Amino acid sequence: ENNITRPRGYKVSFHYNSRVEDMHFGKTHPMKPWRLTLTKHLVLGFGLHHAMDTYQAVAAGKDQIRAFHDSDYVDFLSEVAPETFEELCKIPRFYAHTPPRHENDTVELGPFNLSTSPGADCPVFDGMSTYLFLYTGATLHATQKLLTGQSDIAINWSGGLHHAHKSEASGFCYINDIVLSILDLLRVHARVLYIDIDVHHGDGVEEAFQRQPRVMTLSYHRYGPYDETGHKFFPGTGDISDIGLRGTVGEHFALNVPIPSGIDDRQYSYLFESITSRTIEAFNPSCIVLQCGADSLGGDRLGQFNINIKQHGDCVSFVKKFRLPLLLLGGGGYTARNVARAWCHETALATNNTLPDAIPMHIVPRPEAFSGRVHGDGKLYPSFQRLHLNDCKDGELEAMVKQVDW
Ligand code: VJV
Ligand code: CA
Ligand code: ZN
Repeated sequence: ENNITRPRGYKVSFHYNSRVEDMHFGKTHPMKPWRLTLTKHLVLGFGLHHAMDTYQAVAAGKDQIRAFHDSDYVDFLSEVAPETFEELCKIPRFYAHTPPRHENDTVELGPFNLSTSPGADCPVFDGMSTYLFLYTGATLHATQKLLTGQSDIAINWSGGLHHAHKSEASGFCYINDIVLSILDLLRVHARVLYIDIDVHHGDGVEEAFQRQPRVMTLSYHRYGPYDETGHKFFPGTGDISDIGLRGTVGEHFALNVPIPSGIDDRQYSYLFESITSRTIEAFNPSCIVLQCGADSLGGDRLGQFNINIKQHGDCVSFVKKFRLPLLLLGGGGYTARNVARAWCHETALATNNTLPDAIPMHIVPRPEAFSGRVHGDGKLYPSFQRLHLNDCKDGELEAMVKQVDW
């Protein structure tokens, strides 16, 4: 199996529960838990599980989630399903959390910004509670492994849901597993650095720690006018002037790097390496949480950057070089085949392995021309050719994976 070896001198753990794959946000909703199936198949197909301790995640408990989230919100999330939604909405303590209606809203919003309308960002879907509590459980278990020193790098590609607020779902995120993890890390670590390379601003995490000087949040994201209608790119926050809550001890402990569309590898690497290294030097954290949202890749269905898998992975390698306990989380990523390639590549980097360009034959049949949407200069850089799975047509990787049952 491609000479996959365990890393020398440090330990990596991988936290996952395949049951998250069964969930569907809705037919054409951009968030596809299926990308996690693809990722798992690549990780196993390359034999990377031999390089790590793999753990099957257990669902988080309600009390664990209450460490950050509002108690009523946690109750709602644990009870909600498409069949129970309407009844739950009528209960006063839940109804009280229904946001006011705006005249140009296309979807009807229920309590906590949840909705059963098909076009909603945060729909109520079958098996939703199971999904939420599992990805959170995986992040919390990964955090535990770092805290006990049993892992030096812990990975949960199903986590990283940075938009969720204390009592509100937002942008496909319901439970903020990142905030919960950092709260646990703060029991032991004096200072925790949070870095976010998802194309969207990590607003939920920033907001949770905006008064907290022991947590520094650093987000790189698309920012600015979105289209000719003047809509801002979601969530519309994360200006360079946004530095933590002014007048509190948290001021200067949030950093934002707003970026226009089409940024390429060279530009991104310059920004990322100079700002990240200076931040680590100045803040001197004792551990790092890195949200690796893969929607910053070129060709993403929602993203507007033009960076390659190689560069995305270089961010992980750069952070890893500081040799601090590291939690690697997923996040966004809407062109499933690219998400899987990136996170598999980054699993290899975490374990000090180099993958061959050719994908194990039982996973991907034949390379085809890249067919994604591209922002910026539209050039495909040679590094994008890394891993042939860069080049399969829509649905091809998926079709192959379906035939392989691990
Ligand atoms: O831009 C928005 C908010 C609106 C209101 C709600 N409508 C549905 C869309 C416009 C202003 N939301 C963003 C949310 C992005 C979340 C990113 C999450 C992460 O990657 O940072 C971390 C996991 C948005 N962009 C695109 C869509 N929503 C979108 C939502 C849909 C959809 C198509 C696009 C929801 C359902 C369906 N199609 C069927
Ligand atoms: Ca970001
Ligand atoms: Zn995103």
